[in-house]
Amino acid sequence: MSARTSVSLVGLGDMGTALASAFISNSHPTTVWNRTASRADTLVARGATLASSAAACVSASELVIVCLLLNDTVREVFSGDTLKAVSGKTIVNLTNGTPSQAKDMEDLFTSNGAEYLDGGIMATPGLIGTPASFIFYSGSEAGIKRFESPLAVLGKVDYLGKSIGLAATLDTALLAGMYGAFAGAFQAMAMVRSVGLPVSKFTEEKLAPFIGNMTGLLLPIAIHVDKGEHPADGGNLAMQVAAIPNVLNTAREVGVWDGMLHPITKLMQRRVDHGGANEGLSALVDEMSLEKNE
Ligand code: FVH
Repeated sequence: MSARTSVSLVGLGDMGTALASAFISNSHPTTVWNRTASRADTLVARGATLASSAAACVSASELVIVCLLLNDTVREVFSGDTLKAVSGKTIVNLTNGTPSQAKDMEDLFTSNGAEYLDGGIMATPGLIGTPASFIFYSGSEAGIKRFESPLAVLGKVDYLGKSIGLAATLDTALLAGMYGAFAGAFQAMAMVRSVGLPVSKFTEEKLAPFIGNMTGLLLPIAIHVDKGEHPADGGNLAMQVAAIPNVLNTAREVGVWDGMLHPITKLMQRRVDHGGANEGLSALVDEMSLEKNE
């Protein structure tokens, strides 16, 4: 059996711990560092090596995974000797950030002699290493080729190409989808709880199946967006603008805040005001360009 790639992990929060744990479970020699060293105890008991400093952690392996709170934290940690240690390494930064931060990080690491991959983790810590986990990567092609196999123990490797901002763009777009969908679901839960119904039963039997059915509408809508055509498909915006105040008014009547749906209500009204009464929901994506909003 060929030797497993050694991996260094900088940052052992909930996610960094899950990443390190997946490497250990797959027999990769794993060196870890965290500001609060005690967070490494369980990993060390399972075979990880605790480095005495971030610089020592980086020096220990060619593949260095970084998972800290913010890219500002990455800058803070990767200074002085730690930054010097990145020369010749492949840095895979899985810290959440924006496309412009990804570019700044690429500049920081490559100007210090490292290959750089920016990543976006599309999983919770409990899903790392399961078939439900996937991670976007962008940046160094050589780096992904060399380390695709060890990275695959974390989740499916979804390499988007050399353009460094792509992983952050798709990561944050999916988070927008998740938070937006959750916002509507939380509005529904608050309304149902307010009239004394058990939220879990409602969610299991009505809300989750209904939302599941409605997600089937997303692909046809996306196709309309790509074509720049916005047919009503049986539910025009004029009808929806008339109906949605009933949702907001019901929320208030049953005693809950109606704010989760204010943005989409405003957007629908604006599209209708701009002549979109006979269009369908796909027109709202068009209406969101900053030109129309500023
Ligand atoms: N947890 C999740 O579900 C999501 C899934 C998608 C990806 N995100 C991103 O992953 C990054 C890390 O998230 P996390 O869940 O591990 O976050 P925490 O448990 O809060 O750990 C934060 C780590 O950052 C270290 N840290 C914070 N500030 C500093 C600092 N000034 N200097 C050095 N290290 C710092 C912290 O260290 P400590 O507090 O334990 O000493 C943790 O290692 C994040 O970008 C998510 O958006 C997670």
